[in-house]
Amino acid sequence: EVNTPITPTPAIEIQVEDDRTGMTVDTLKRAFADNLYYLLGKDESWATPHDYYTALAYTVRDRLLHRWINTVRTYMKTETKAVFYLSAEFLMGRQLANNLLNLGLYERATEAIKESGLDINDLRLMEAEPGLGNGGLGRLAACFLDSLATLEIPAVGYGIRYEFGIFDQWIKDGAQVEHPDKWLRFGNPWEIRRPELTVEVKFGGHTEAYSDDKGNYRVRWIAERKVLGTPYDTPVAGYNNNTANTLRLWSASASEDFNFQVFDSGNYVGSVTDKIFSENISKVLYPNDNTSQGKQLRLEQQYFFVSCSLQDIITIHRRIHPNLDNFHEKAAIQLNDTHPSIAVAELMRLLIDEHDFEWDKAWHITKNTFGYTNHTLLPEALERWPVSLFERLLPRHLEIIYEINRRFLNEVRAKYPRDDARLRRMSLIEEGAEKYVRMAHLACVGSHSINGVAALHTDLMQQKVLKDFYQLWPEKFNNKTNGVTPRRWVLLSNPKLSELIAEKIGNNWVTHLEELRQLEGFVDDPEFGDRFSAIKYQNKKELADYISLYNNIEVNPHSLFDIQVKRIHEYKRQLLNVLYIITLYNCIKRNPQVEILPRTFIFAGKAAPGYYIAKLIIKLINSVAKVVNKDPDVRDRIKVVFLANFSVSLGQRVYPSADLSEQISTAGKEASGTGNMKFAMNGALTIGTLDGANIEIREEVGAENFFLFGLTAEQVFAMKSKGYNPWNYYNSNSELRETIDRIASGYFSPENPKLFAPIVESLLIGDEYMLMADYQSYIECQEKVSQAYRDRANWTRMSIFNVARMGKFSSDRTIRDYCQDIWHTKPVRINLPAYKPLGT
Ligand code: B1N
Repeated sequence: EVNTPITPTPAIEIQVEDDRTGMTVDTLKRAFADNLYYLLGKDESWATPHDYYTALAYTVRDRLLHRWINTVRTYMKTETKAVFYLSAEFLMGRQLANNLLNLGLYERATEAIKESGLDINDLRLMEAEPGLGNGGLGRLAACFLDSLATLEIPAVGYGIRYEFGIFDQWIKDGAQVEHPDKWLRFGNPWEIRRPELTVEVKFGGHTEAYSDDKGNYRVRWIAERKVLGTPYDTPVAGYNNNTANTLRLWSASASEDFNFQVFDSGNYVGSVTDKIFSENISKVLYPNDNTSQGKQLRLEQQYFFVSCSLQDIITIHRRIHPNLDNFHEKAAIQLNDTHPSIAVAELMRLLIDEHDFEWDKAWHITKNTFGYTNHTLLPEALERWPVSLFERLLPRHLEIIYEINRRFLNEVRAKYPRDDARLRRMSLIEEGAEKYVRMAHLACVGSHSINGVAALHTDLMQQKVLKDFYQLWPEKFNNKTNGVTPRRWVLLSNPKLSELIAEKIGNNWVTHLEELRQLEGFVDDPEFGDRFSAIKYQNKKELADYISLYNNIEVNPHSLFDIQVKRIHEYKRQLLNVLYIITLYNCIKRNPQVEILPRTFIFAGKAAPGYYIAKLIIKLINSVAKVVNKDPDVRDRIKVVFLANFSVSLGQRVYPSADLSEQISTAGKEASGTGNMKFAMNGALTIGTLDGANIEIREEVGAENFFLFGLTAEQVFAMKSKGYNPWNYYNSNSELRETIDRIASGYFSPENPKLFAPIVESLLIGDEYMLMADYQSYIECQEKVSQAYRDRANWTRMSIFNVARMGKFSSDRTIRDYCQDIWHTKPVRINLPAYKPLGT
């Protein structure tokens, strides 16, 4: 006898449409409960806070999926051009709150979670941050994705799904200790694995010439090993629209059939080793910012994600178009620095070897497809790979690069006859004892657009690092000053300020940041000023609580919050900031009764694990903090705090709480900076050099609302070429001498008086970044800051002007400019029909 299942009466009708896509508080609450129950297999009797977070994340993801599916379907039907942003880094930050905000669901979700007896803020903290980037370059890519989706531009971000992102920084005895970032430990509800879209990537081996059936000369690449790339997709929601674009990150694994060959030969251990080699490719993010380590695995990572992405873009193109003849008319591929620049050779290879194109036609398509963004002029960051390594890893690409170079040098020779020095300088190959492939040259030659990331940087790029290319092709060069998304960096991180702004000028500024100008109408409204400064105080109090909790240091929220958060690098000159702190301390020690403005100096930032001096600077900051914070003469007027593990999430707490933003790099060294923008948008005043985007920020907010000091880039170059001697400053400036002597004496490291000798040496011998030359100007400027802060009403006025005039630095503006000048792409509006389940 068969057991017939009982039909429940009355039949339970689940409104799938409501449950999965509905946006009311009741539907959200029900979906949250169902996800906890059916996806996580838990109820409130044993659910953890992380389970609740995951259940809410899935609830949000369902709403996103509906938009995502409609977006993809719409793009597949339309024939408009799309942007493909290739980047080795995407520093996305936490997804939950940002997605809620962009979907317009934040308030309702908060209510639904509250009615479920929970607090959404506790849930938000459970999300592991995807830290798949080092700093500015990776975060810029994330801001760009937000703006692309908000502007309704068809776009895909392509990168690597690192199993370990940027390391966790712990501070032990004042020093940085690195820990692996196990961000995937509890799963990632935002991504969807797409195994059916897996592609194959070849490495090593050799090439063979053959003639095809038409008798044409052809080359085939016989690889030594093959790796599989599987995409993981994350939706990227636009703000207040129906667009959800895709971030597609590739994960590497061993190719099965390739391993079988090894199995057949009985080499079991060898096959397992090979599998591990393959999986290593997407294992870990290289933790260097602004330096190239030149490791083979890094080149493997670059080629891996480039090859996966180009194969994927070609597949997408071929779903709509009969052939690749019009590829460059439908795809704009942007190279985020040279990290993906092997794409130039790879697209040529795919077109010629796999799609039967002739060289000239393939080259036309390639050049018109790529744009290259340069992000740094620092020589140690310019990527060059030994030709010998290329030959071993990518033999076919090396042949193609040689051919690109042969034709390119002919062009140079035609324009500049008998100029061998120029040919040597411009060649894609650097000659010498060891030969190298110059990746920036490959990117320049293979692109129709070359851009810098701030006006000064683009200028210097054209006059120095890429001068010869600028002379040859001035029309290729352009500037695109960076920007940041006001959704994450104001609306999400500074809700109180956002509410005040909305009360005065409405909400349009969130997508049209220039509209903040209307706030200028309130600078002389005392009620507005009071509320504005009360919000800053509230934000400072929240940061003070965080500092008390994590650093066990009590700071005074009425003191001036002077903040420098960014990667630790000598050119960013955290050390100059420390010299000022020690100068103030010396001043107090000389005369404990001296009147000084109470200040809290806050630092955060990671040092590359192999960057010895940067790590020693962290140790110095913490050592100075230890002395200054407890010295009774200081009487709590100065506090020094180093916050561990700087991240996007920590940035969201820090930027809104700053009175003063430290942007003090040696002029000419910081390509743009983007932290400078996040601070100013949240009302911090900047103390800064004429470097990167500082120059343009000062232009916008007004010189009277910006604390300027230091040498200009031109003065820096002039001084260096004349022969710069830091000793002159040491000998002639007693305050500076005392400050350096204080460090050199071992005062901050009594257990090891010589500990900071390398730092002292870096200042007195060479002083590559000219801290000695800028010291006096910086100290005097800081004194002006202190004076200005004493007039609190005027400070608030200046602060309001900063917020009101930051419209230019929205990444929406930046992306509009890229679309207009480089990509030639237009928005595609996404309509959102009600969800119609299959079979209904
Ligand atoms: O890119 C940011 C700029 O705002 C910063 O000024 C600039 O320093 C930063 C190799 C880099 N340039 N180069 C890098 C990162 C990782 C790596 O492995 C270089 N980062 C920048 C956005 O334009």
